Amino acid sequence: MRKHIVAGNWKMNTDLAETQELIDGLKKINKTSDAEVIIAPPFTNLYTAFESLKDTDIEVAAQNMHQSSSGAFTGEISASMLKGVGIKTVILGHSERRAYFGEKEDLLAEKVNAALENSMKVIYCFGEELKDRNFGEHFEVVNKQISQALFHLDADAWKHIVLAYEPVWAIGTGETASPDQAQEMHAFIRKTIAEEYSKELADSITILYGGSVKPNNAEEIFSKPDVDGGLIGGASLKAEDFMAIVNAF
Ligand code: G2H
Repeated sequence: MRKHIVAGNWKMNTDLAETQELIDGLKKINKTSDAEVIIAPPFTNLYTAFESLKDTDIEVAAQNMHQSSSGAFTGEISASMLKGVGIKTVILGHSERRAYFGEKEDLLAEKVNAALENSMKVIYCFGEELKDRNFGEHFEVVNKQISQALFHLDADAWKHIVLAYEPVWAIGTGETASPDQAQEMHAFIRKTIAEEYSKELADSITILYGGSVKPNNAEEIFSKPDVDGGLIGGASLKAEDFMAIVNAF
């Protein structure tokens, strides 16, 4: 059976005090599902989050990292720096990184390599824009986003990869892909991986859906056979909402 994961991407929200408050809130709510829980606060709060959660089964992830191990890259953070504060998972390729910071597949492939070289787990995000879907090019776009950033990996490396399909038109807009649209794309992703590697590998990959997942729609989205969890933005900033989504499994 595939691992279920619900990950909260806090984006550029929460200062240190708010991080502590949100974590205290999460710790008070019982987890009743089998989903693995991950939160991704901003860089400045990772150490505090890690320390506060180290005796729990909530994992802490970074939202991004640089592809180099060190050097003259002002303002950047490397994999080894993250590991130094206990962080073993990183989100890469989020659509906001792609849109506002120009991240493309060739760079993302380098970041993925750097994370894997440091024994980190990667949550690799991708998803089409509205214009791609309107032109009927969404499968092609997603295929390119996955193949160009990940298909250089050997089969073994995929043990450390989690995929997150996030259609850009559904992010922070209140618009969600319908559960059937999510299922259709997740099944396509699995087929694409099966063709490149094997059905066995494709069937083992956890594929998250992201984009306006809320407590009132999580259960239906998670009920789809190829949807193994969610990457949650806005709704991860309230402990009750986030845990309601976690417990929707
Ligand atoms: C997509 C998602 C989390 P939201 O960016 O990555 O955000 O749930 O706010 O649409």
